[in-house]
Amino acid sequence: MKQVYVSFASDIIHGGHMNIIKKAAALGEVTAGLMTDEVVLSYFRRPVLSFESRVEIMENIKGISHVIPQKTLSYRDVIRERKPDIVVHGDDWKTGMMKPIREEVIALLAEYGGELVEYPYTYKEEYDRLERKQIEQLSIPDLRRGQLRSLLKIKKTVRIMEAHSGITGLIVEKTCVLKDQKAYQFDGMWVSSLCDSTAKGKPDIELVDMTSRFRTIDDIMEVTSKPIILDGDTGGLIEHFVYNIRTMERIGVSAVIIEDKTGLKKNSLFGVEVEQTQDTIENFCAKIHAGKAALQTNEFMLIARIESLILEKGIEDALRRAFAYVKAGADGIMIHSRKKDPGEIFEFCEKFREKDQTTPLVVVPTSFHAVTEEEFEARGVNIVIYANQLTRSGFPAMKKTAETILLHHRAKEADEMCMSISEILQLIPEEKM
Ligand code: SPV
Ligand code: MG
Repeated sequence: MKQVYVSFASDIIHGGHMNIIKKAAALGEVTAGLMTDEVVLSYFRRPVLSFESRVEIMENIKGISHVIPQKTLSYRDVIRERKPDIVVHGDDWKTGMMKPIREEVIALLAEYGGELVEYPYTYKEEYDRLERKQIEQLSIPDLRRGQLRSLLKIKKTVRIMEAHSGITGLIVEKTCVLKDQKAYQFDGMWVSSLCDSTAKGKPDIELVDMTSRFRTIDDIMEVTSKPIILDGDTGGLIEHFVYNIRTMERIGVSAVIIEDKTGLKKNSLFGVEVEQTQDTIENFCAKIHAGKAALQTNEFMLIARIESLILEKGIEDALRRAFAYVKAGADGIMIHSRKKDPGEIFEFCEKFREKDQTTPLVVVPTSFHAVTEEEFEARGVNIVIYANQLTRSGFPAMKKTAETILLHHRAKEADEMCMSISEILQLIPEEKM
């Protein structure tokens, strides 16, 4: 009997999948490769069902003889190991992001005379609707909130990008690239105080109040499903913070990061060029303690941000604070620096990890931007936040477009800098009733 291999990602099995399974079973003995959570996350979305449940469903489908995990988006390892006579797939991967994966499959099969059999992809409105429902499910506050914690269990390092509106949220949600047969996406959004303020034309000094920040979060939440980390500035007065943290938790935010400054907060990237005051360890621990006590779930994370390096107080001060904040109940530590050289950040991470191997560590590499995620991962960093790049790239493009129209007294010359209407429709598809 011929050995047939079919790969699956989805946690919803519909008629389209059944069609493929039936056709594959007619060709020989079927092994289903089930993509692991990490692979599905890399190019698609978080599966609603656990890997174990997905395996169980697959094992009980008529026509499937074996189920194995597929640990990469590329079929290379599976094909090299199992040498299936036939790989079956829908023909929808002939174009789009999966095209290079398909080409690699063809080349690998050719090495020993294997064959790729493709069937017309069965597109149905109903399947589309089912998929939309899954995404809607993930965006419900009770499901969204715990997503950051579960991601931290699946991935060593989580990749977060700034969003300050519905459209930037969609860009973070949907952007996906393929490099060396691996797919990459952002895992969630950072609602930055700098970018939220900038979008409103205001300085980053806690002037944009929490009610307004919650409006921004709501705009993002309406159209996305990925977890959200809120830049909570200093958290404000403890008496106010205990109310605000409850709102964050209730609406489905996954984490808030509060920084240990007090008084009029200025953006950290100004460092000691402006007057900024660090809070005492005692006060900030009291804020962490009160915030944690106000929470209703174990899903929401309160992350403490240390400004010692920004304010040039040294690594020892930063470490002393980090251990105190963890003891006070912080679910994670963010260490910040505005130096281009990552030396002090690396030293902090290494020294912190000598004593604490579990508390998640967060970095924001705006200044030390040459460091790769892999280099952070090697030093025990769990969350990398790209805090302002969509804002800093978007507004110069708009300014240039405005200048071009003013110079030419018409829009023609600006057109090549503009997104096409069809691209907008792709990003924001209208729901079919
Ligand atoms: C923000 O994005 O608002 C931050 C990070 O707090 S930083 O601007 O680097 O202080
Ligand atoms: Mg900020």
